[in-house]
Amino acid sequence: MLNLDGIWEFAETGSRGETPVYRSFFAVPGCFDVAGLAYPRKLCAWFRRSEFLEKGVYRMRIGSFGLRAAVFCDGVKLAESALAWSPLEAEFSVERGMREFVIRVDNFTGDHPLFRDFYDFYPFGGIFDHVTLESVLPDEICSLQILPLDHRTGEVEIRVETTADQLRIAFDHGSSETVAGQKVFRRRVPDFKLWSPEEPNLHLLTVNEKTAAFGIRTLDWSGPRLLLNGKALKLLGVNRHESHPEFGAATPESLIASDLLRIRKAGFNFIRGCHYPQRKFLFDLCDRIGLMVWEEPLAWGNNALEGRPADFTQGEFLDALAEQLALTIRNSINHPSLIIHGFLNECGSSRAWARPAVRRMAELCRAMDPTRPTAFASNRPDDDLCFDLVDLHAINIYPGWYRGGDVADVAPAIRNHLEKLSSRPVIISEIGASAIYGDHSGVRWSEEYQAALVCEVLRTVKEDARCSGAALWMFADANTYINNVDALARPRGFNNKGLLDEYRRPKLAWGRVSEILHEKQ
Ligand code: ADA
Repeated sequence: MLNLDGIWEFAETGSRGETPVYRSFFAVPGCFDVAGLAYPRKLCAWFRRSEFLEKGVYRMRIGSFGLRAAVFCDGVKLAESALAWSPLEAEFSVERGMREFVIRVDNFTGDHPLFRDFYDFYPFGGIFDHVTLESVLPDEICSLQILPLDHRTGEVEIRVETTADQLRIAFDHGSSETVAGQKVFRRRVPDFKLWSPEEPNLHLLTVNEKTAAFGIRTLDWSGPRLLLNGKALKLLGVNRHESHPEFGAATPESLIASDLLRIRKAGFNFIRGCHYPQRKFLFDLCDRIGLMVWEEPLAWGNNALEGRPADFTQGEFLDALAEQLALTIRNSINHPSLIIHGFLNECGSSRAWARPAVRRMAELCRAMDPTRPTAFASNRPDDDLCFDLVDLHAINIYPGWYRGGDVADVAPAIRNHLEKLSSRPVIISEIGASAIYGDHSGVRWSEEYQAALVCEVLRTVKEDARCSGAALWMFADANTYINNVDALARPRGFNNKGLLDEYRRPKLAWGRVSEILHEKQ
């Protein structure tokens, strides 16, 4: 496999139709509109590079991008995708010789099927993850999925996509077995060790030329508490955006690693990857350090009414969402750290028109992966009409922040929701307060107020047996929209509810929260 990260020639144009003139260079992966360069410009960027290839069939893969990307070889378009934050793959055949590759990426929102201007996070433009080129092998394993079914016996379901007739399979580089005529089958993993946040053991399965890591653990959401390997789980986590002022969404792996390790060290066991698919590197590390993950496709506050684009009554939005949800599940399914399939953050779920969309996404998840629960984060828990369609009751609530109130309102608000909703596992998918780094006034927007509020949340959630967990909003401050209307709510053009600021400098809350997380129950 060739890694095509590094120096590419670079050009920018105001629209996709213009001819690029390459006058500069760019480091891939990278965002073209980060601080100090072009933030917050909307533009079309062109990346060009030539490679010598032998005659053959190849696959180019862009791990993650925003917001729309197309790949060209010698002037011919090979593939295009608007499924931002998901991988884009292009397969093609070439003759021997120098081949010119161009990747076109833009962050225009006007005609994007999934991103809307009012989303509360900034749509960075660029190539966010590695670009690779590999040969497509005849009869290769196109997909290898391993789903743990039973934590007592170590039984897994194996699903293979290939045109090969015979499969040679082996667990953990042990003795191999030949399987003929079957593409979906079950096996018991020999000498297995369970995966859990405390002991994140992994196993390997090799099928022909492909090896994949997986973990053995089960989830059960049939009662009022979410269970992992048969035991009640308490998720204590943060929401995390892939965002940094210097790197945009093309965060270096060293930064992702230090974020995740820091989250784990503070005592959290869970992150919600908001509000788009997560990179493979993140999952690989979460698998290794026992950090559980909620993943969801790109969406934010979509609805059919309320003066915004009619996302739920036009086919385009829901079709693109379903396509990205399916791709996301396919890409992440082997990761034991992935424990919840989320979708449609804060859609208008108290309205009847939301039901068909929620049902469609929930059914898609279950058809592809019945081993994990489904959820959407509701900001309308009092009159939600869609909770019966999913497996968890996930709620975004902001007691003591939006609509007045104080820290004293936090515990009663949480208990009130638990009282009404705990027929199924309840997760508080967002809760928190803004704090401007360095404000020590002690009132709203100060580090003291935020610290007091999130500590109250964690104490309440830890103590209340009815609660399956909470993800604080949020890990670090992140760039969001900039406009005059919302300037009072989003000073500096940031969502300031981070426990760290955007450069990862801890606010008061970080240390306090860590103390609570490390207290013995
Ligand atoms: C919502 C939303 C988040 C963020 C948050 C906030 O719950 O899901 O993305 O916008 O509110 O900060 O108000």
